[in-house]
Amino acid sequence: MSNCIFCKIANHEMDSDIVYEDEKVVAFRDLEPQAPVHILIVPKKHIATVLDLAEEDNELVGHIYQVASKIAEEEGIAEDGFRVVNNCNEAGGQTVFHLHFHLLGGRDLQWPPG
Ligand code: DGP
Repeated sequence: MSNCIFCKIANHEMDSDIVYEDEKVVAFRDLEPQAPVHILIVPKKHIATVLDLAEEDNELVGHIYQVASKIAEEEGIAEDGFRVVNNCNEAGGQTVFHLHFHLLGGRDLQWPPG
């Protein structure tokens, strides 16, 4: 989608601090970090929300979790623990309508989240 900021980041049309990339996903540091490690894992394919996932995307979602674990190891937060979060629609806190998973860690995370 031409006016989607995460499509622009995925296409390298907009700057971001990319920590991982392959043919299916890109992962980059969040502009407004909520934890010492806050990375967004984003499919290159434009999918607006988790509600828009199709059965054909099952492998993609599994891959995203594999990537999240790999990055957590690399960032040194795997052993202490971390969180992978998806916000869906307005009440869920979603502000960018291109599917993304927040990888958060590096501090004690509270539960329940706000
Ligand atoms: P959400 O509220 O779940 O839709 O999360 C969107 C996140 O995206 C939010 O934590 C801030 C981050 N964000 C928004 N615009 C940009 C951007 O241009 N670059 C980067 N790196 N992060 C962004």
